[in-house]
Amino acid sequence: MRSLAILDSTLREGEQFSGAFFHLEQRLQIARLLDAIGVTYIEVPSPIASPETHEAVQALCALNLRTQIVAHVRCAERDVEAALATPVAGLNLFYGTSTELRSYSHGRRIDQIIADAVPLIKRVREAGRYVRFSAEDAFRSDLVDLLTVFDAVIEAGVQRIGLPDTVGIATPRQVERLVHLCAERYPQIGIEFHGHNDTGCAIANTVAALEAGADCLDVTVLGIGERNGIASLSGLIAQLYIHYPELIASYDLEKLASLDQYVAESLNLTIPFNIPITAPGAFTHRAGVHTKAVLQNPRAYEVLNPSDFGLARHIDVGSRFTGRYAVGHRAASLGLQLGSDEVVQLTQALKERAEQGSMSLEEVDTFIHTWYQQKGNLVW
Ligand code: HCA
Ligand code: CU
Repeated sequence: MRSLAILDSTLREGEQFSGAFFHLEQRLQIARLLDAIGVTYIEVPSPIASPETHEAVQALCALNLRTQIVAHVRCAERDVEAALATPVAGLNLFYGTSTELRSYSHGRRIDQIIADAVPLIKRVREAGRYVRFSAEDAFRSDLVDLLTVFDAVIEAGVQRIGLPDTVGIATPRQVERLVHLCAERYPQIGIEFHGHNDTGCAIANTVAALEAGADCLDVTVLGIGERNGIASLSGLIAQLYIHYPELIASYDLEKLASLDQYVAESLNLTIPFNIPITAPGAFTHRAGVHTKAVLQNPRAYEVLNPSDFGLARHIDVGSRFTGRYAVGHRAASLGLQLGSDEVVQLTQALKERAEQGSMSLEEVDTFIHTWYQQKGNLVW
């Protein structure tokens, strides 16, 4: 059976998110939760980045997780040696190959990139570690340049090549084409994809990469990262749960919500409203047409079963779009058996009240009780 590695880069790409800072215990706790969920790799920053990061990488390795810790490392000897001096399982090397990055970032030509990378790849392989080489800004790189670099690094011994959409420019079709081309050309090598979200296609592009033959997909918790981030773990899981459940059969999906919550709190944020699965309203149904159908069978408007993620469904009764089915259901769950005419009247009254603004469930319950009493019924 085909296998898929999910690489979570919350501790590396994620800390490049504006305002992000994880102290040591937070880094460790994020890693523990990722491990409990079952991701294959946790990517950490280059140990040379700072003494604290070096210490954190050591501490993360000392957790002895099932998840493999890989360091994200520039193609520079000092950086590689510093990473090899820690017990990380592997090194994720990267080098910008686009004209933009070659001109404005490191200033090296393609032949110089190869000359820098090849001996370092050999060094990592000799040290018995996993090594991946990523062509940063792959989707703005000249195809001949890109393949020239990949041919050389594969010859030198990399086990996986990375195709990052560094600036979030690619469309799903472009991702599919480039990944497919590389999968055909390098059948013996793994392919990793890393999709930024600048134009809103990060998850779509990541799934396109999978479908074209990538075997390792990068994500972060909540999708945090440079600028507006990369594909989110929850977003990718949502797609895989529906279309490729066998690829995440061993994952503990009930831990996802606590991980997203933990990272949001660490960043002093709330979970964004549009994150799949764990957003506060991800399983809340509102309009009367929807609530009626969902109360009969949740599958009508749900493709993800909240209980598989340890979460609950909510029916939002307190809006002007509410329907009598939901209102009658709520009244019944409060112990009030209403006739169908009464449900229609109550629904009408509730809709009128909700014209002043949406109501919380508590406000709805109070409204229903008050309405019931005012109709001359005994208090329950
Ligand atoms: C970076 C850029 C990177 C690298 C991804 C990779 C990108 O922050 O250094 O190594 O595959 O988006 O290109 O995150
Ligand atoms: Cu990135």
